[in-house]
Amino acid sequence: MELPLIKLRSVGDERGFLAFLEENEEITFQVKRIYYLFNTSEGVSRGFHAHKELDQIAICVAGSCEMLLDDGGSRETFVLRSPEIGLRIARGIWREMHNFSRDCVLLVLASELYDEEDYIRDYDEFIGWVNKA
Ligand code: T46
Repeated sequence: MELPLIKLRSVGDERGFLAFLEENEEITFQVKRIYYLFNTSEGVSRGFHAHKELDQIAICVAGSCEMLLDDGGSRETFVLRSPEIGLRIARGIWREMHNFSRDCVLLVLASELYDEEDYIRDYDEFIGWVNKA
């Protein structure tokens, strides 16, 4: 799996910090949708699916959580706890989110509008889909 972490650019001064992402730099797709996960209950895990056509960048802008990425051959867990780090979640990757802190806000930039048809929510189906591709 290609290393999906992106060090984001940020500027800081006595007032605090400001981080940013720009088209054709950190963002390699047209952003059609932005969503964020917040107020996640303790002990809850989310995700457990892959997308066929969706590319995303996730940024933990507050708190922390873990993102497990699985390309069907190997899996790796990334701990997100910095607003200066982005995580690319490419199409065709199974993702699970675990260990959300109560104050976690996970911001996601997405290349497509919401489409339930794009989800593969069954792991065996995902492995079959990877093997066929
Ligand atoms: C992903 C991970 C990182 C909408 O109506 N619009 C939206 O844009 C989204 C993202 C979701 N929804 C609805 C669909 C479900 O009824 O919100 C509900 C929760 O969605 P889901 O169970 O898919 O949420 P997660 O946290 O498991 O996964 C989400 C994204 O859906 C997914 O694309 O990659 O975050």
